[in-house]
Order: sequence, then C-alpha cells, then structure tokens
Amino acid sequence: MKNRVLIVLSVVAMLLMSLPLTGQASSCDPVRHVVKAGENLTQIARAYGVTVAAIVSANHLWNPNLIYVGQVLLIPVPCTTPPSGGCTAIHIVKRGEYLKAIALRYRTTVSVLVQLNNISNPNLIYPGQRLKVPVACPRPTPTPTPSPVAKPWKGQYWDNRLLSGSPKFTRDETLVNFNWGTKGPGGGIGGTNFSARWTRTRYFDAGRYRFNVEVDDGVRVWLDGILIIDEWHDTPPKYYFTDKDVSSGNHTLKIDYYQNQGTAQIRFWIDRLDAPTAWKGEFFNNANLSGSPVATQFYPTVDFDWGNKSPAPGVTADYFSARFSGEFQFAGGKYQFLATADDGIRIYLDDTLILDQWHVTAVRTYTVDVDIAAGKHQVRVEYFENNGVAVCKLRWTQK
Ligand SMILES: [Ca+2]
Ligand SMILES: [Ca+2]
Repeated sequence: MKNRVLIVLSVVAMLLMSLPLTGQASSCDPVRHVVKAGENLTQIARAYGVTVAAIVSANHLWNPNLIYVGQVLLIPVPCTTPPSGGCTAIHIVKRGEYLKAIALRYRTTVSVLVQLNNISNPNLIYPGQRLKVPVACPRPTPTPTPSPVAKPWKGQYWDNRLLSGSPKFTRDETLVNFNWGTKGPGGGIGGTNFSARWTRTRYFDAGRYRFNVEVDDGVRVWLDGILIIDEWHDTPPKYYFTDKDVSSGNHTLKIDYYQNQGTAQIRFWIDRLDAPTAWKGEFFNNANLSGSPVATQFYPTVDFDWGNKSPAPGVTADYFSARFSGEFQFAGGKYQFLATADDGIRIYLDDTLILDQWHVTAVRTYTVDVDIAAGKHQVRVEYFENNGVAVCKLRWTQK
C-alpha cells in the first residue's frame, strides 16, 4: 500500500516536472511515449523522427541507456500543424500498425496525427481505431460551365415588312429554322407584318452545295453578296433550292425574310451534293440483293427517279434491287431521315435498321427521327423495284 502511494506520488511529480518542459520544447504539445518492453531510445527516436539527444534533453535523462518499461517520455516531435483547412480521410488502424508507420504512409508526422486525433498516448492505438489522416484535398472539380454554344447566325427583327428603320430587336440564332405559326418572333413583334435578316460567315470545303429554304412568305438569300434565291412574295409554305459550286474557305450568307399575313415560317439549310464520301451503289438483277452486284456506281446523292428505265448499264428495268452505302459526318443531335420509294426501301444507320418499308407500293415518302452522336456514321439504303416506275430517294435534315 505504501509502495503504491509512492509510485503515484512519483508519477504526479514527474508530470508536474514535465509541465514547464511542454512550453519550452516548442509551441506544440510534445507527444507522451510510454516505454514498452524491449524498446530503447534509439528505436523510439527513430519511430518519431527525432534524435536521441532531443529526447534526452526534453526528459533530462542522465543516462540514455537507463529507461524502464512504463516510463513516460516526452517526445519533442517537430511542431507540425495540420495544414489549415486541409482535408482528412479516415484510416482504420490494422493489427500491428503503429503511429509512425501510419504517419509515413500518409506523408505526415506523428505529431500531426496526434493533434488531429487528440491522442493522449501515441503508443495506445488499437486495431479498428478510426484515425483522421491528412490527405491532399481533391482538386475541386470545376463545375462544368456549359460552354456557350456558338450561335452563328446574327438575327435582326423588324416590326415592318421591309426591314426598314432600326431593328426592333436582335438575337443570335443557332439555326434559321422557325415555325412561328400565327405568332410573332418575340420581342414585342406580332404575328403579321414583320421581317428579319440573318447573317453569318461559314467555312465551306470546296464543292457543290444545295441551298434549301422552306418559307412563308418571302425570302431572299445571298452568298458572298450575290443573290442566289429571290422569292420576295406572299406564299403559303413553299420549298425552293439552288445549287452552287463553292470554293474552299469562309463565305458569307445573308437571308432576308418577311411575313405578311396568316402563318409564318422559314427553314434554311445547306446540303453537300458531291461529298467526297459519296454513295456507293450496287445493283442486283433480282429483288432481294442476292448474289454479286451486276453493276457498281458512285453517286453524290441518293436521289433517283428512274421512271420505267434501267438504273444502270446491265441492270433490268424491273425486278432489280440496289444497295447504296456511304459514310457521313454528322454534327450530332436529332435528325429526320426522309425516304421516298417505289417500291421497297430499308435504311440502316451503323447497321441498325431505322426504317423498314420492304413492300410493293406506288411512290411513297416516309420519315423517321433519329438521335445521332456527333461523328462519322455509316448509312445504308436497300431498295427494290418490282415493276412499273422506280423511285429511290433519301435525305436527312437536322431538326
Ligand atoms: Ca404568311
Ligand atoms: Ca415500281
């Protein structure tokens, strides 16, 4: 009993003695290490990344070789503060792990782990204990600011039919593709007696292009300042086009439009007619594409009205079939495929059947809407002619 009291007293004395040391060693609290069986100062110093001399000095040890099991040593670990505002993760202590090893693993120090976890005795960590460990903060994922989609058309809108005076408002547009019905284009302009102008510069590869416009009422289109479509009159919805050879480089487009009464709409688009990746046409003298083709030809478009005639040398005028295939660049988005056939037609997009009208019929037009990822895609048309007249057409437009 007397012995126990003495031990308690000596421990209390030691703790009291250590108090001023805490302040002297550094501004950080030194780590308290309880000596275990078999440990020596060299091992302990190495485990905490400090020198033996530092431990000797901090604990006023007369003889560094004379430490005993259960002795509490103050370890003057470098005063490393956890990075302020730093990030932490949880490390679950495994059997046999000690604090120094964990510190090394997370590229930190024992003292940081001690501070982060309010550890009073670094020797007393136990398997399954959850320790906060400093980790590099994940780089804030930049909030994907939606990249402003370029709206290439500069639009100007007037509340009269003659584009006269200052525009009532201006607005950039992605496409010239509007079906206003009996409503106006917005901006306080009503559904009758208005006009608009859209201008843009666009890059063209050298080639032959079709400039298409569906309009109600009047429209004029200029390419590089040259009037190429001139339909400046009232009309119910009507389709016009003109084909032009265009040189490689940037070209300017200007579209003037007016609406008088009733409904209002305009859609303008451009098709490449002589795409380098044109159509390969293969013809068969049977109605089901069997055997080897009897003729192979290349075409800029699938736009055939053969009437009662043979479609190609060596091919019969009736009971033939054809396959047209090509690879085409798509900007991505929703597209409408328009197919016209007499008689049967099937369309594949990347080997997926998207339209199947494989039957005898008088000339008919079919449409199908497809979402297409940006990039190149294979398009294949299969067609058969029974007898009588023969028609096979395909085009697509971006919606
Ligand atoms: Ca109209
Ligand atoms: Ca027919």
